[in-house]
Amino acid sequence: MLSVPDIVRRLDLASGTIEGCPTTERRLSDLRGVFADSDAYESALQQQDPLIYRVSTIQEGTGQGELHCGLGVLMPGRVGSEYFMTKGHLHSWRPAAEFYIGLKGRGIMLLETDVGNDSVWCNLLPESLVHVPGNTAHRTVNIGDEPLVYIGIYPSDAGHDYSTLTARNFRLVVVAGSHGPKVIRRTDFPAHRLP
Ligand code: S6P
Ligand code: ZN
Repeated sequence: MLSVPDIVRRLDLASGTIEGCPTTERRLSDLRGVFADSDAYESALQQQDPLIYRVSTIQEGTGQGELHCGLGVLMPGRVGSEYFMTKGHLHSWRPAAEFYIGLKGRGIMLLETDVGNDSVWCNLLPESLVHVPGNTAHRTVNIGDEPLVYIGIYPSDAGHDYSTLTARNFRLVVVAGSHGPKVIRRTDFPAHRLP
């Protein structure tokens, strides 16, 4: 049966929630191992355990051809010189692609092949759409002063694999430089200094 209340959902862009949908929150304590600067991470966590991001999901549909989606709100802030970011993941079903749609704020997406041998970054901005191909790890970074709000739409059978990236992390790191955000290789991070 087609039912309009099931078809149309209200998005609350301020809180990052979709009406009537489950929400997952990630705090700083959930992101151990994500930031390159582990000293800055531990000392930030001793001060407080702030909310870093919230994702509200529509994931009721199952079966071939169905879609799921997540409304993400990533807070502004830094751990040392690194901007707040999501954990990042691969899709468990590796061929599953995803579209990200920027709604508010200024972000960067880090994309990396599933075997970690190629990495790129791109902007995630309002009125822009990013195609994350299959077999590609993805992470979102807030480089602005306000919450970064975006939607991701992906196949219902994509699934989420966090453990592969927990083990190796992304090769690229986004840091605050003296002339604004810059993307560096993780292997270059120890040489980086706060502006
Ligand atoms: C899901 C999609 C997003 C992320 C969200 C949080 O496939 O890519 O909704 O779940 O950006 O990131 P993460 O890495 O914690 O799932
Ligand atoms: Zn995804």
